[in-house]
Amino acid sequence: MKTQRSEQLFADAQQIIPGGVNSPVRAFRSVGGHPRFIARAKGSRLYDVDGNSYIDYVLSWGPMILGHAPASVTKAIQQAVANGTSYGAPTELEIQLALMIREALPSMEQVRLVSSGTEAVMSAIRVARAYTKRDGILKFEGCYHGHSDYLLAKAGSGLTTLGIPDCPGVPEDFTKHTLTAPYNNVQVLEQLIRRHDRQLACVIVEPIAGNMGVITPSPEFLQALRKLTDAHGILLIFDEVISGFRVQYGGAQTLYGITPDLTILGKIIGGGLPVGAYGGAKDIMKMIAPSGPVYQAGTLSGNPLAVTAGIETLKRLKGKGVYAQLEDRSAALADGLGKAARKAGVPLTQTRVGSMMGAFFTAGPVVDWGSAKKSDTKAYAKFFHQMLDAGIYFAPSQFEAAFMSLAHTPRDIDRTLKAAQAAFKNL
Ligand code: KE4
Repeated sequence: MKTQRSEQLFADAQQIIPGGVNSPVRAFRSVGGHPRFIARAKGSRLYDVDGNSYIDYVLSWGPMILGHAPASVTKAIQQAVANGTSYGAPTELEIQLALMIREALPSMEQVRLVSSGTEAVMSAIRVARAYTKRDGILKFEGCYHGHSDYLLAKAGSGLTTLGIPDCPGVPEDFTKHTLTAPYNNVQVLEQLIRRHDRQLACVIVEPIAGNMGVITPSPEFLQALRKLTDAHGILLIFDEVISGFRVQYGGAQTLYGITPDLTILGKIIGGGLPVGAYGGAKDIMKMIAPSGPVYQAGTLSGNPLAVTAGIETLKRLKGKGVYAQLEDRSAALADGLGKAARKAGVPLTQTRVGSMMGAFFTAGPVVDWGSAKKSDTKAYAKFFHQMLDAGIYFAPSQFEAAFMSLAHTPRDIDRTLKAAQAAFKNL
């Protein structure tokens, strides 16, 4: 594959942009090699600056569930942009998107739109702290909720130590209110909540983990989260930035029948433009300025273009058979990959909820960060590059998810599986 132009652009980019990218995972650091610079995308395909095309299972890390440049969304954005791009004043569109979100996720009685998942998480935690008048947060190892300082904390040793910063630039006392527990571990969850219940404002969790590879929750885990937080007056926050409208129209909370107090959304609800959202019960959300004292603001929040893209995307997702098609295509891909790995004698632990898929190069089982990091990341990197050279674009990190779109065809999946058979054999 010719990639000279990408290589040149990557060298140029690194002169002016830290690491040559505007988000770290795009730099291919964990798989080696250099990123492909993308010129355009359509349907299930990415096209790079050297003229190579790729069947794309990253889909911009989740948003492009309809595939790239879907006609209905593109047309709606083109019409919207002719009316101006931002007013800094309310529009009817924002009511429409908020109503669509509440219809899909009734637990979100009130919704505030922002411009990223990180911003939505920050705001939800602020209102949880104000509502409960407590400062503590409990998160889970391997879950990612954006890059706000106090969430970049890693587990202190033992149960009692509160969080310690996970990266420079985060002051010690920014993470001292952050507790970290292992995902899917009910026993440790119970211990931590019992020990710190008076301090905890909220527990934040990815109901289906998508940032340590994909890890599914045990039924007991989600039930315990709801029961324990209810019993101790702690707010339960579901971070559904990935799973919202992905695993089904109502997200993981509908799939698993667990109602959180606050929900975070992003990615899909912006249809590829910058949108995040947080929401929950009215008596919590009424605390947000200007209806209440908890300040949160944003120049481009509820931006008419981004909201238009979100509305059009959700309209398509409400269509008949959408999630059945995503399920069929995802199952075909996952089953084929599993078969190819077994045939080649490669230990592979696969995880999947609908069109959100993971695969760990380890015999498994994979239930938390401790077991996920046993995956052979070198094998993953080799697999990744063989697939990339065959025109198949998986995530350039073992600890991300693969996604299916409505634009992927059975032929795309056959091509992917043929390349995977060869790649597994070459491992
Ligand atoms: P953003 O600020 O990137 O819009 O959203 C942060 C966020 C919050 N919650 C969850 C569960 C998330 O997965 C994310 C962001 N996801 C990563 C990929 N796993 C975005 C890709 C990137 O950082 O470049």
